[in-house]
Amino acid sequence: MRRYVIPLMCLCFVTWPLFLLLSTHTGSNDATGLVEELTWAVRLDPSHGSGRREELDALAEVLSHAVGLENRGVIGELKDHYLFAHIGHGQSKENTRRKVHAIFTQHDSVRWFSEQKLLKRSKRSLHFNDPKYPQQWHLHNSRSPGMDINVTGVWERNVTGRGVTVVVVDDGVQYTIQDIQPNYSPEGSYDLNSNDPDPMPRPDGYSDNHHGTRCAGEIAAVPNNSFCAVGVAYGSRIAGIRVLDGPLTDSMEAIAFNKHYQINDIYSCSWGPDDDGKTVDGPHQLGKAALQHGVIAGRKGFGSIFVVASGNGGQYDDNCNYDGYANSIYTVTIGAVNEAGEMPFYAEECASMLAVTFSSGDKQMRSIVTSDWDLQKGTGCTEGHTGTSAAAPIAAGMVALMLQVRPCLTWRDVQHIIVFTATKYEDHQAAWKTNGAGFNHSHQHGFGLLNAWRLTNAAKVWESVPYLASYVSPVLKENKNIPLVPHVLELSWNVTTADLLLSGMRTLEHVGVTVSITHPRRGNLQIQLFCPSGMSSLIGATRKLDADPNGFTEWTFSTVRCWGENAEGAYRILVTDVGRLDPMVGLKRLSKTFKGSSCHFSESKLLDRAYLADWWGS
Ligand SMILES: *[C@@H]1O[C@H](CO)[C@@H](O)[C@H](O)[C@H]1NC(C)=O
Ligand SMILES: *[C@@H]1O[C@H](CO)[C@@H](O)[C@H](O)[C@H]1NC(C)=O
Ligand SMILES: *[C@@H]1O[C@H](CO)[C@@H](O)[C@H](O)[C@H]1NC(C)=O
Ligand SMILES: *[C@@H]1O[C@H](CO)[C@@H](O)[C@H](O)[C@H]1NC(C)=O
Ligand SMILES: *[C@@H]1O[C@H](CO)[C@@H](O)[C@H](O)[C@H]1NC(C)=O
Ligand SMILES: [Ca+2]
Ligand SMILES: [Ca+2]
Ligand SMILES: [Ca+2]
Ligand SMILES: [Ca+2]
Repeated sequence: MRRYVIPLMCLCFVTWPLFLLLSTHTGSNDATGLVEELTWAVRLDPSHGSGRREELDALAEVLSHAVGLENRGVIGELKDHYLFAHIGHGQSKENTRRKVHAIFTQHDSVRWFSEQKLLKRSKRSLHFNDPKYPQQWHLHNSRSPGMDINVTGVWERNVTGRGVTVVVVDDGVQYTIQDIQPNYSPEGSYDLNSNDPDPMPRPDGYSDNHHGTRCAGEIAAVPNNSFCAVGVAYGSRIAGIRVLDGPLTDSMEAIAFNKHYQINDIYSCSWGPDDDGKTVDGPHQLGKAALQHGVIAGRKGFGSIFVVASGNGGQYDDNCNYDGYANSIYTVTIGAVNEAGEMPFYAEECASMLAVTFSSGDKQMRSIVTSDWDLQKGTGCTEGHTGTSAAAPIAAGMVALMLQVRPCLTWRDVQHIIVFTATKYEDHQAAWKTNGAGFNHSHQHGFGLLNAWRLTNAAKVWESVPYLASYVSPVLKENKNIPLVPHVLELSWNVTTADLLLSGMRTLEHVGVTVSITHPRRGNLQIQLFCPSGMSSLIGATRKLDADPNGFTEWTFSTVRCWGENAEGAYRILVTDVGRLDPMVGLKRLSKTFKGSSCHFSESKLLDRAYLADWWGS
């Protein structure tokens, strides 16, 4: 067909009608021929005559002619089996059938014959009638292949999040809209702003309370209901906890994180402290306690999964290690990339970033299509969900798919599987580094792009990691000034076999560093941590806008970059004063916490490949 298309613009108009004419003509012929053709499979006696191939071929010729059929030869690799086709000249189909039956049943050398029936086989691909499904590029991207979460094959295997409940902790969920209602879980829901069980958002144009509903749709929008969109885990149940529409206290946050925690499996949190590039804040006493309690007691002891967005302060130089929700070891910290896989202007980076998934970018990049409230002028559907707020719920949906496959994964198994399966890819913004356990991490993209296919495959065969081991190294209390030249304070210490004996820890997961530092301009401080392997983490990034004169008070930074490495060896911390302001400033207190497990990764490294294999096979 291509030869009719002449590669010159002006000629195309001349040749186009001819091309159309030819293609429709041959096209219709092919189609009818295919449907109407009548064929028989015939098995001949392999010992016919002398049993040689040529004699069998000759017999096939004779037999096919005798009944007016065309011999199409041996069927595939099945020797002795021939395909005869009705060529449609002269006799009717009924006549042919009768003749075939009469002659073939009599013939000594015909072992078996059968008229071929059309087999009904449908391709295992899903067709949804939701009008916005074609625009949900994060689910199936034809424009940039590979830049989607690769979920359709998971759905085709009937894994849709069934049996799993995800709760959106936000400004409410409008559960009455068509795409939410059938999957809504009132049992998992609550309203902390009004203290009632109903998390319906307040219809307030000014406060724009559509955020939670949009996140909920990304996770569990009902498919194939001729309405709007399809959720990542559309078989899951979706609950809402309304907490962001009004004054928020530490105790409210604590209640939210554990609300209905035997019903809600996954908490999706697309919010955090101000992303203004100068805030250092996170959960306070009670919120922290609730996160820890959630992973211990939630989900029947397997641990609530807290998925949090890394933050939208990229344009203000913000870093998610100044966000205590993101750098908590109990949270799955998710950043965003645009539809081209690039880091958008708003995305924050940090050493505690676990992985990234898709969201909006600059103007020319598409945003996320999802549910929307229709309380005011909305339609229950939007093409404009943006920011890391839109990325975290997609990740929460993927975790729901994992938990359907393996309900008993612990909160740490989920993090491990993400580390194992997230895929590194090139983006000019990302600086990748391979750590001592062979994992690639970048502060921009964590361990890489989440991939629903890989996550669920790995979940299927994952062996649970042993109990969480932790070791806290001795606190350094004396004051240490940052020297005038070269403005870098270096601290190093060893973690020895004896140190780790009690906890049994061998392999690192999270490393936390809690510091108190005085400094007249906090944003000028840079803190780097080096693990024994040499892997570096920028745990404290400089921030242009952070002019806070008080430094840090017991702030915990964390990194996942040493994941899987041996905990033993020499560590180093460099505190640099990039502003070179004040020789009197310095470190007042520093403690280090190592969380890890008692297993040695290098021993089970071979499993790596096994985890990524295709386990759906049969
Ligand atoms: C969606 O609904 C249509 C009918 O509107 C049906 O043909 C199709 O099979 C359905 N798709 C799925 C995946 O259930
Ligand atoms: C995406 O999923 C399909 C199965 O639907 C799988 O065959 C393929 O390898 C996956 N691709 C990637 C890049 O993971
Ligand atoms: C999908 O799973 C549901 C619930 O387990 C079951 O009822 C249904 O038959 C399954 N469908 C297929 C095609 O396996
Ligand atoms: C990490 O990156 C290196 C260098 O690109 C690559 O060879 C290696 O396969 C990557 N490892 C993993 C686990 O993806
Ligand atoms: C750590 O151990 C090495 C030898 O294993 C030693 O040279 C070094 O001085 C130790 N460092 C500290 C801070 O104790
Ligand atoms: Ca209410
Ligand atoms: Ca829908
Ligand atoms: Ca932030
Ligand atoms: Ca985290």
